[in-house]
Amino acid sequence: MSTKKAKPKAPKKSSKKEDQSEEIKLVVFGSGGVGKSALIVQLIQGVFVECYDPTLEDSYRKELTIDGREVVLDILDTAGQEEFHTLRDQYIRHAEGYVIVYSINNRNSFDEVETFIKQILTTREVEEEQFPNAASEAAIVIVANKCDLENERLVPVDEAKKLAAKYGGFTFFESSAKSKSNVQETFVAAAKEVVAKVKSRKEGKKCSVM
Ligand SMILES: Nc1nc2c(ncn2[C@@H]2O[C@H](COP(=O)(O)OP(=O)(O)OP(=O)(O)O)[C@@H](O)[C@H]2O)c(=O)[nH]1
Ligand SMILES: [Mg+2]
Repeated sequence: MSTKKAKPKAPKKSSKKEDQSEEIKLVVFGSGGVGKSALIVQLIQGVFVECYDPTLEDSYRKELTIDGREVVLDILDTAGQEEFHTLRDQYIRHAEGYVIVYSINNRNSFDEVETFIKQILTTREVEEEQFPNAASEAAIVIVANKCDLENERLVPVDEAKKLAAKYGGFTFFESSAKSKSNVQETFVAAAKEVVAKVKSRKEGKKCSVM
C-alpha cells in the first residue's frame, strides 16, 4: 500500500475567461491501473504517462468550448485502489458527471463498472425501478481504455455495449491514452451530458420559481 499523503492543493489562479465560464464538475472512477490519470494527463497536457504512480486524489481544470458555450471542466481524478474507496460517496455528490473507466485487458476492472454505476445512481437517489432509464437521469460515460492493446483484449466490445444499454444507453467509448484515441471525445461527451441532463434541469428549476 502506498504511504503517500494526499498533496495539499494550491489555490488555482483562474484566468479572466475562466471566471466568466460555466464550470462542469466531472469525476473519473475506475479500478486501479486502468488509465484514469493517463487519460486526464493526455487530455490536459497532450503527453502519455508511461510510469504507474497510483493516485490518491488530484484535480485538473480545462477550458473548452462546447456547442458555442465556454465551459471549464473541473476534473477530479480518484484512487482506483481498494483501500481509498471511503470517499466515493462524497465524490459522487460533488460531481455532476461521471467517467467510468476500465481497461480492455482487465476483466475485473470491467466487472467493477457496474458497481460504480449502481453506487452513483443510489447516491444520487435514482430509484431502482428507474435504473433501466438511468441514462436520461445521470451523466455517465463508460470508457474502455487501453484499446491499443488489442492483442491482450479480455473484454469484448459487445459486453460493454450491452451493459450501457441495460441502463438506457450510457455513452460508451473505446479509448487509448497511449494512442490518443477518443480521449478528447470522452471528456467532451461527458461535459455535453452534464449540460443536457444536469444544467438544463437546474435552469428549468430556476425558471419555474420566477
Ligand atoms: N498501453 C496502454 N497503457 C496505458 C494506457 N493508459 C494507461 N496506461 C498505462 O497503465 C498504467 C496505469 O495508468 P494510470 O493512468 O496511472 O492508471 P490509474 O487508473 O490512474 O490508476 P490509479 O491511480 O491507481 O487508480 C501506466 O503504466 C500507464 O502508462 C493506454 O491507453 N494504453
Ligand atoms: Mg491514477
